[in-house]
Amino acid sequence: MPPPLTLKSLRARPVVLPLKRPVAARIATITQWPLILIDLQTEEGIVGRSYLEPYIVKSMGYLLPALHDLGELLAGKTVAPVELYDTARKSLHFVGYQGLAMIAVAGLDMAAWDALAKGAGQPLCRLLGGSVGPVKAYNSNGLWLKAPEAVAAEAVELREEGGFDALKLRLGRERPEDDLAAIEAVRRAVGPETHVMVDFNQGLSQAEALHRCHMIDHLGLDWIEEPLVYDDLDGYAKLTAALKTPVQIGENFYGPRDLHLALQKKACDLVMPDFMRIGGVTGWLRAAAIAGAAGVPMSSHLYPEVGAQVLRVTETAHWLEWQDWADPILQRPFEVKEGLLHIPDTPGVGLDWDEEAVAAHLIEL
Ligand code: SMN
Ligand code: MG
Repeated sequence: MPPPLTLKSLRARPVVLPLKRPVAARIATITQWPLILIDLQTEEGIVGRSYLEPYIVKSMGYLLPALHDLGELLAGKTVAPVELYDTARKSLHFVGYQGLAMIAVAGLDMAAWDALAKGAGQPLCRLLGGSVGPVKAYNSNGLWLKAPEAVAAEAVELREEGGFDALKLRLGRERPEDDLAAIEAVRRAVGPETHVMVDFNQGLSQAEALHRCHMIDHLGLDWIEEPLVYDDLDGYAKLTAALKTPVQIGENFYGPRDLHLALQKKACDLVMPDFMRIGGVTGWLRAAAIAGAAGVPMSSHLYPEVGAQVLRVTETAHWLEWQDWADPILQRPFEVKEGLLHIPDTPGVGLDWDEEAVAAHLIEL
């Protein structure tokens, strides 16, 4: 039996990558993708790795000190991720344990699980009681708010990138008719067999959402995601009751209790937690138990590598969101074939940095 690992230190580095297809959503445009690369060093020499994708380059300037503080706080402790998660959350409790505090804890947590799985010599999914295997994914690499013809051409490209049969299209153009035209153009381009999800990125008021969601409710979409601002759960409950198409939310749940609250309020039909907000692997596992008990399908948001590992042990596993935005700094990007993400049969989560690429994209904050 390998002895327990001891946390020695935590290194967090800010990197900025160019986006091949810039994010043009209703509420924001993003051309550069920030990543915080975390290396959790152990006394035994095993390094646990994770990354955070906090959307806004400047936000890395607030998160890095929090991560380094957590590293100092936890140095000398056993790498028992559930205990580290609880200790780290408690240490920030008085400033509020959601928001940036939760994001920092999630980064630490994912690196701790990676170290634990490496120490056990197992891929994370196997350590958690599952097996290595394929995970059903949709391609979320593009389809932002562009003209219908441009979106349709990109849909064909994205489908062919990995043999996908599912794509996510962003909505929230100024004129509702233009969203409708974009959906119809994509349908014509990829055919009726392709799953199409749509995402409003929180861009609508309740009144707009009623109108615009009803307008697309008959189109056989797999889901309508985040039409409203994320914390308007009463608004979501009204919409969910009114629509035939499943309502999807969850990338803005800060911790498992937010998922619990959303389900209690019947605010959605589907959930899709994001790893930096739900609380890393520990937060995901706790959230998955709640979604499982409620019988609500659960998809992942961003972080496809760790997402694939935990979806293998998620009771109501639904779709993995595939995004290749971290690929340029990874030594071995995960493989996608026929719309399935393949988990490498290597210890841990399967993240190793391509240090040359990292050096080329490191920034000063
Ligand atoms: C999203 C992802 C990444 C950046 C902005 C928005 C989106 C999604 O909400 O669900 O993919
Ligand atoms: Mg979304």
